[in-house]
Amino acid sequence: MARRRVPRAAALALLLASATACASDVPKADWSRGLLPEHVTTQGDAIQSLWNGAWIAALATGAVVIVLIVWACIFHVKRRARAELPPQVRYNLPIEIFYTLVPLVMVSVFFFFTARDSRDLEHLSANPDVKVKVEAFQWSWRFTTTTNGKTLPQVVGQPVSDYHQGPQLVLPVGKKVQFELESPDVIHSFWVPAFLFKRDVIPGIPANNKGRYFEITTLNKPGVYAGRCAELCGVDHSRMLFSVKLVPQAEYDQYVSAQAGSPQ
Ligand SMILES: [Cu+2]
Repeated sequence: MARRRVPRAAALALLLASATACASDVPKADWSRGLLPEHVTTQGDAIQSLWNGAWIAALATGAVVIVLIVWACIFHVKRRARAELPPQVRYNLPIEIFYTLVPLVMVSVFFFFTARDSRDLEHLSANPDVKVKVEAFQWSWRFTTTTNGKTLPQVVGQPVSDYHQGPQLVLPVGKKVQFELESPDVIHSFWVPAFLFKRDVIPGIPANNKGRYFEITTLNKPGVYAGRCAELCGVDHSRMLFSVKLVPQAEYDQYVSAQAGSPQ
C-alpha cells in the first residue's frame, strides 16, 4: 500500500509542476475573478460579470437542489417498521406549473444577459483607432496594422516554443482596436486569454461577413500578454504562439513612426 502511494504522490507532484509551467504564460487566474485571468479590455468587464452572474445563479440552483435531495433522503426513507410508502404526489397542478415555470424563468434570465452581452461584444464601430488584419497560417501569424491611415510593415512569425519569441502585436492603451481574421489554409483560433475572448479563424469567409471581425477597447494596463492558436491545426499547432504588447499612447506613436520609416 505504502509502496503504491509514493509513485502516485510523485505523479501528482509532476502534474502540478507541469500544470503551473503551462499556466505561467497566461495571466494568473484567481478566485476573486472566478478563476478567469485578469482582463485588459472593456469587453472583458462584461464577460467577467456574465461569468460571475452565471456561476452565482448555477451555485444557488445547485444548493437548493442538493438541500432538497438530502432532505428527501433523510426524512422520506422507507422505514422497516412502517413499510407503507410516503404520500405519492401525482397530477398535482400547482407543483407541475411550478416546475415548468421556474426553469423557464431561469433559462430566460440566462438568455437575456447572454444575448445582451453578445450583442455588445459583436459591436463594430465605424472608425476604430487601430485596425489589425490577422492572418493565421500553419503555423504562425501575420499581423498587418493600420492606424491613422498608415499601414505598418507586416509582423510575421514562425513556430516557437515561447510566446516571447513569437510575433508581437503592439497596441495602444485605451483605444478601439478592430481585428479582421483570415486563414489561407485550415481552421485556427485567435486567442489572447487576457481578452477573455477567442474567435475561430475559418478559411473562405467572405470579407463582408461579420464573423471575420471583432473589436476590443483596451484598458490602461500596459504589459505583454500571451496569445496562441486554440484550434488543433496540425503538427506545430502548439508552437503557434504570439504576444500582444499594450503600450501608452506616446510610446505607440514612437513605435508607429519608427515602423513607418522602415522598409515595407
Ligand atoms: Cu492554428
